[in-house]
Amino acid sequence: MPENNKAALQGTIVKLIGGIYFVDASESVYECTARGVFRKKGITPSCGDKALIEVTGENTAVITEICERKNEIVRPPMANLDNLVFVSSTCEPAPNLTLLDKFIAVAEYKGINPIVVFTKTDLSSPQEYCEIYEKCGIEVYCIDNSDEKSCLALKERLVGKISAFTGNTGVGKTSLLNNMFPDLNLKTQHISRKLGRGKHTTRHVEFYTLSEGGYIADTPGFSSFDTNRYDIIFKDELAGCFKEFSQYLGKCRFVNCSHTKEIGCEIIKHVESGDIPRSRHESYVEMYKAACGINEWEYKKK
Ligand SMILES: Nc1nc2c(ncn2[C@@H]2O[C@H](COP(=O)(O)OP(=O)(O)OP(=O)(O)O)[C@@H](O)[C@H]2O)c(=O)[nH]1
Ligand SMILES: [Mg+2]
Ligand SMILES: [Zn+2]
Repeated sequence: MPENNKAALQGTIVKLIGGIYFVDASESVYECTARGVFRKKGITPSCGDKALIEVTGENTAVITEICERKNEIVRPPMANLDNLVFVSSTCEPAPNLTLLDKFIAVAEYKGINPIVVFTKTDLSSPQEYCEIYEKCGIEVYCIDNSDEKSCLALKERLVGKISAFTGNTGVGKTSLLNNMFPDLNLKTQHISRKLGRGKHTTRHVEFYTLSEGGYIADTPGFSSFDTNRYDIIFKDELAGCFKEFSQYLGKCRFVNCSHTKEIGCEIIKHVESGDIPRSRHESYVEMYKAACGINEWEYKKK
């Protein structure tokens, strides 16, 4: 291609391996380098980024610009998400609601729609969990991956959107993606006992292009030790990240109510009456206490 006639295209970064960025643009995926410019500006191109590329060969290009992000998460690095899908299994492993609530709050904080999924409903009933999140107005789906029909409603929600799947290792994230989109044919954990506990099958983030439109990211499972995985939320902003609190905020007896223990707290009143699930409030209190222990300078780092 002549030097003065380089084609410029816009695309989406879908994969990142050893300094090579794979950019999906105009029905073709280009292997791109990013030159040194981003490091100087402090930008690290991530999966989901909209990028301008300059085509240099048949399937090669150089990233010249990263467009402004709608949102971003740090670990694993992803940008411009419409949905964060939190997958838990009803058993093997049992759900960790505290961790789930932390992640949901962070999604709300960043303006990413949270979707909650409970898998392995063939092994144990998801009802008690399902009720908690439905009551809070959070989208929730209960899925048995051995039944291909049970994932159809969720599949419909994801078409045309950028969604990332996250959750503990072994909960069935990859199985669910294969169930919804069989063409992906992703590798899942074997039922074999030989697999070590906590061994991760999915090793890096990759966005898959859906033939129906949109992208889906499978991510490696996390362990419950990864606490500050996404971000820290300022304590005064925390209540606003719990959807089901919103209609009661501003009605407490004290203006600066922390909603953790105060007399005359509207949130606590509605926990007592059963309008707000107790487990959600417990997660809030735990996060609030953790946020109080964070130094000012740690926020400034953000
Ligand atoms: N009974 C039952 N087993 C399931 C279901 N979904 C997944 N599994 C099994 O659970 C195991 C783990 O599934 P994966 O899809 O590999 O889990 P993952 O979340 O992708 O795990 P990582 O990639 O390590 O994070 C596999 O043996 C699956 O066959 C389900 O709905 N019911
Ligand atoms: Mg997986
Ligand atoms: Zn209060």
